[in-house]
Amino acid sequence: MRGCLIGCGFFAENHLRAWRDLGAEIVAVCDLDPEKARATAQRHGIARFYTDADDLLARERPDFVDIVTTVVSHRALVELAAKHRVAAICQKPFATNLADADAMVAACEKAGVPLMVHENFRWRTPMLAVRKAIEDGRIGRPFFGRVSCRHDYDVYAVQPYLAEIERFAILDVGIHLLDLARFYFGEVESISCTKQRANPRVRGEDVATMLLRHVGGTTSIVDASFFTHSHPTPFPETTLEIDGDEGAARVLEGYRLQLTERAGTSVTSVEPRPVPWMSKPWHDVQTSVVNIQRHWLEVLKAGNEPATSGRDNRKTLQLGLLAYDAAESGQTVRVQG
Ligand code: NAD
Ligand code: 89Y
Repeated sequence: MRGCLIGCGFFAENHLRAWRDLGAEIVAVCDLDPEKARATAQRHGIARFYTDADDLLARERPDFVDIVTTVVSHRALVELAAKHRVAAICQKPFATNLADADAMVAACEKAGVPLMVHENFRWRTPMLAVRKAIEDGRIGRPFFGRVSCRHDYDVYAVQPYLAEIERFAILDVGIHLLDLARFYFGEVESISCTKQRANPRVRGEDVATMLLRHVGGTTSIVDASFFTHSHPTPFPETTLEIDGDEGAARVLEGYRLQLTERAGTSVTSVEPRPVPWMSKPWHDVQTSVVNIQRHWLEVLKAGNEPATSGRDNRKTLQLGLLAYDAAESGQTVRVQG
């Protein structure tokens, strides 16, 4: 597989290292900033770099393009990929409105090319272990869940744009957590939400608490905070509480999976073993990048739809956008199918 990557910023380093581990060749990279593009190509031994994505796709004609830019450029770049009939991966959040999401899905479908949103949290080692436990019937049918990510890690040091955006916690990390709620409990009927700005140094909400009613009756709480103080802070750990009618699953801080079954309770480590390029505290997220990119190569070869295709992720985005409506109106909002 020959790929190209657009957006040579902070997170692209993880994508590039994962592609190398997976044996996919990145033949060229592109960034609006020529120095970033050049330095990234040099650091990763990539032959060519570009500053214009149209030029990149026209000349390189790759099997896929990996778009690792922030949300403002997603629609233009995904539509460009469709124009060149190149399969595309797009980082999260997919879009800031449904019209853009629909346009990207339609453009790729019309061009006949796969589109996957790089929604990697469901590919994290603890999250996969819990999904397997549910599928193996170890806790019965889930009727309640909580998906949570709370810390005060200085994310702004490497992602300074997070302090500037008006819609922050829900569309940045909340979107991952909402995807996990769908992953475990299925589609959502209604959502309510409160949002807060706890840290006066950021522009948008940095705390969000959502209550979801899922089709079939499961209730879940999805909560995120960037201003929850503890030492050491558990970033970027995502904790889970799932109550089933025959048992319970917990992902506790410290990458511990606690499973309660009829026979009793066990606690096992679900911390991934980092390979040399990975570094704590990012190792679980970095492992999930390898996992989702492996999935992409597999579905591309087999001609199957990615788990978090554009069409699928539109549903997650819709929940994030409805969470704002719910928080701003103070009402529970129904999800239209
Ligand atoms: P960044 O700002 O560090 O890098 C983005 C790069 O894209 C910049 O270098 C910019 O010049 C370039 N760019 C923007 N528009 C372009 C265009 N039209 N053509 C070429 N280059 C263009 O951002 P980042 O921190 O690397 O984040 C990128 C995305 O990854 C964000 O959407 C963020 O939410 C996401 N992210 C995901 C995870 C995760 O776990 N899934 C973690 C961190 C960040
Ligand atoms: O941007 C975010 C993401 O997707 O995962 C964690 C993060 O880097 C900060 O919230």
